[in-house]
Amino acid sequence: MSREERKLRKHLEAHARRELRKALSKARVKDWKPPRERVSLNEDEDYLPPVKKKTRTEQELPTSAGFVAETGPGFCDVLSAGERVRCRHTVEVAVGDRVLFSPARRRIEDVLPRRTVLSRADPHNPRLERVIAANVDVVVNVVSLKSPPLRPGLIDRYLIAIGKSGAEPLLCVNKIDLLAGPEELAPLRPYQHVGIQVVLCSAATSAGLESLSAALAGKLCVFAGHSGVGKSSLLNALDPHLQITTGSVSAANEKGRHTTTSSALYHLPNGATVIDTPGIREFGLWDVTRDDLRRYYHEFDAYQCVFSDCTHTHEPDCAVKQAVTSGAIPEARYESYARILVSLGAAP
Ligand SMILES: Nc1nc2c(ncn2[C@@H]2O[C@H](COP(=O)(O)OP(=O)(O)OP(=O)(O)O)[C@@H](O)[C@H]2O)c(=O)[nH]1
Ligand SMILES: [Mg+2]
Ligand SMILES: [Zn+2]
Repeated sequence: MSREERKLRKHLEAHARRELRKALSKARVKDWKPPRERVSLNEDEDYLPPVKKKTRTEQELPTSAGFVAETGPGFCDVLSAGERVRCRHTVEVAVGDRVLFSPARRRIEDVLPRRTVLSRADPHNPRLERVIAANVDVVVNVVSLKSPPLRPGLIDRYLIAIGKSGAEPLLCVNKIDLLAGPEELAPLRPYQHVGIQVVLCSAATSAGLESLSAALAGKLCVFAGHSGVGKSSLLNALDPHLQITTGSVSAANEKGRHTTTSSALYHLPNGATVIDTPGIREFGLWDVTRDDLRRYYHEFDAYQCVFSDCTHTHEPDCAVKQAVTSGAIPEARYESYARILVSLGAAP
């Protein structure tokens, strides 16, 4: 070792000792933890703290931009430059997300800001957000009137989540081939009344598929709804090349069998891109407060109550309740509002 090197080494050691002494005198004894790197306090010891080399995982690896096309338990498929790359993700991603990912590590590094986001509460832990789809233009709530029967409460929850998402709602009523007559469509009137586009169709007979196709053309859409209503069947009917697996509805309880288990994206010949999602049975609202709720019931907008923060439940002279009594607001919608309000917790 040259004289210069020895001098430099002594200088560095002295500096390290000074810093350590400073830290020791500042730190309260109970807070003090030994430094991770060994630093000699002995003037004679010929020792320098090792220069920590960056490990392979700490080194900057190039990232690419991509688009999430499928998500399943612990994985997601990213489309980038015509390739499909299966990645791990430590951050929550949803189909439709634009992401930065590391092709070398096959890992999602970052999720880019979302234009729209359709979320629900995790069914097992309501404090966790589950993103159903990101950046979609249209959320298609697929329902059936029979097999499985219509659940208006579930539609109302979807409409609230769609209202929050920033996307457009579309109510797609599948399996109309099972209906005995037009009177069975009566429960859908409240939705037409508030201006929601309702498309009647049948994947089995192809009735109404042109209208559905026209409503989706050129847009990024997601099919969401109860299990067994025919989301995947509709996609197959719109493009027979897709051949997505479908499953029968249980004869015992008229519920779907959760045939689709991961969300995946499909390109249709009309330029639409549609995300098929696993069917659900319950829909927990995410980040909707009691005060927010009335904003998602547009049939209430035309009525001015005495109190500007009227909950339309117990307040006197409530214009909304009067409109329900007169039949101007459909009773079913008001009842669903009242039920969801209760589910959001007690009034403060
Ligand atoms: N009668 C009739 N049956 C249909 C129609 N569309 C779908 N089905 C049947 O409904 C059942 C469920 O269809 P799927 O497409 O698997 O339903 P899904 O909504 O994708 O269900 P999940 O993947 O569990 O969410 C299948 O037996 C289909 O053949 C329809 O228009 N009419
Ligand atoms: Mg399905
Ligand atoms: Zn009121």
